[in-house]
Amino acid sequence: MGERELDALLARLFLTDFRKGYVRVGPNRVVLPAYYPDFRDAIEALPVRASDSWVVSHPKTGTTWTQEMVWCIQNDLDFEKAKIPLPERFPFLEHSPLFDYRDILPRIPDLKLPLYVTNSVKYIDEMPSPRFIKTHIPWELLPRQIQDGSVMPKVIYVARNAKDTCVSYYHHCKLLEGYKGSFDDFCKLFLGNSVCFSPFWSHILSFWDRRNEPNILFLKYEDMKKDLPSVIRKTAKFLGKELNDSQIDILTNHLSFQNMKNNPSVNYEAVVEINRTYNLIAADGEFMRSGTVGEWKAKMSPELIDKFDKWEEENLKDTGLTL
Ligand code: PPS
Repeated sequence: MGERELDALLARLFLTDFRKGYVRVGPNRVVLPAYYPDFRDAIEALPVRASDSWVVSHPKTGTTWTQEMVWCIQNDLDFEKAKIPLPERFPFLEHSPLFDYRDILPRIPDLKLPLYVTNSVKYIDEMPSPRFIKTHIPWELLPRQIQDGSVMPKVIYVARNAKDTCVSYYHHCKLLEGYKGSFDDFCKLFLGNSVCFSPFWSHILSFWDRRNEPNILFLKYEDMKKDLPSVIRKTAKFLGKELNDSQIDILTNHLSFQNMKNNPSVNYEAVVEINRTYNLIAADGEFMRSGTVGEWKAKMSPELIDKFDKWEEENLKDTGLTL
């Protein structure tokens, strides 16, 4: 399928008042919402602070999990303060272009949205230090001061294998982004570098290639599943924090899938509820969905698995990265 057909599929299958279509931006033709260009200059010019902690990722790779881990480590396991909703204490840079409420708000005057939703870039710019910032924006569209190295905040990147990311993203798009198509069509879009924040591989590789820079930590979802205490230890060391064994146990427990699923400050149940209450998106499901590795085996046909594996092989050849 060519880019024009993929664009048509994307426009046809994502039906929501939040999105007015998509654009492709920059040298990698990154797929972003049509409202993104209104924010692009402000994002690229955003003053970065050396005291910032950034969690950067492709969607559905363990961002929320990593955010909660980073925030708790940096805030000396202050679980009382961690009850503040994650989007408020760890805002999402491109929240506003991704969820465009301009047509919705006049229709629903009761819906009162915070600044981190209506103008996430301004909210972040005005946040007191130390700031915690989530973004799915790929390397080449990040604020210039990160790219040119003139300011070096802590940047934690998290990656996940393509097949589980795709399964997770499909469910996410149905639940939160108005996706109306089939799983097969979603996979076509994913493999065709045509879902929001695609292309997948250049997103990951641009951080993998920088993994040895002193302010960048590259993590994998699969490692967090396999041995979370080790990942916590590594992250704490990177952040210059010391945690004793008992604190590592406490944090491992706080970050377990079950505990995060039951934790309203990180499980996005309030967002799903708002979408249902105001009939913005009427899909069933939960953000904290499966939290496993290898779910793709039960969801993908052998032919599809083969396509994904070839795609991965072509893109990871000679990179030293395995997922
Ligand atoms: S988003 O919307 O892009 O920020 O989503 P993101 O947070 O990157 O990814 C969501 C997936 O991460 C899973 N998740 C976890 N897995 C294991 N343990 C913990 N604690 C955890 N927290 C979140 C979440 O369930 C989504 O994966 P799927 O496969 O859909 O369940």
